[in-house]
Amino acid sequence: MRRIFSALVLALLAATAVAVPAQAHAELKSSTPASGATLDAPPPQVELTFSDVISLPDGDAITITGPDGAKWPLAQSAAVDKVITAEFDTAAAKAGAHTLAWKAKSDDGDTIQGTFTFTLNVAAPTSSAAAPSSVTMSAPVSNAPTSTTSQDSGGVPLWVWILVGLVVLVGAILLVRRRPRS
Ligand SMILES: [Cu+2]
Repeated sequence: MRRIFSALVLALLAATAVAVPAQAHAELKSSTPASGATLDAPPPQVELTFSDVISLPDGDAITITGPDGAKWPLAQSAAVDKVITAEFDTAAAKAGAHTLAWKAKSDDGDTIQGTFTFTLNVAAPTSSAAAPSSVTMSAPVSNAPTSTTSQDSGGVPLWVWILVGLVVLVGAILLVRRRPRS
């Protein structure tokens, strides 16, 4: 009987050991502009904050596509610690829904990526002051949640904690059973 318990404990420990290291890579925690935000002015800088240290990926770290399908010119992408920033030319801003696609290299070597949308209420001011009372048509806001393509979810799943609890319980049972014989 004790042998069965021991085997069970070993099996549970092995399952736990496999599950825990899977939480290693970084996730997007917050951003400027925020996912789903509606802005009255184009932000001069994009900032993405991750849960862990990241670095710039191969290719573009940040791509912003405007309502007309055109890409905003971005410059000076930089990755410092957990934050990626990029400057962009606010003169190119157009009113409407924008999609921001991001990509980063996680500290564990995985490339993580995702997209979110934000809406700009105003176009960049043009040099001619021709339209002082322009009506801003705000495009429908799509509040698509930040999607992250990665092999695993970030946190420790509930079943790991259940397993840990079971291991402790079985261990306690084994101890109690052993005691009267000694
Ligand atoms: Cu990873």
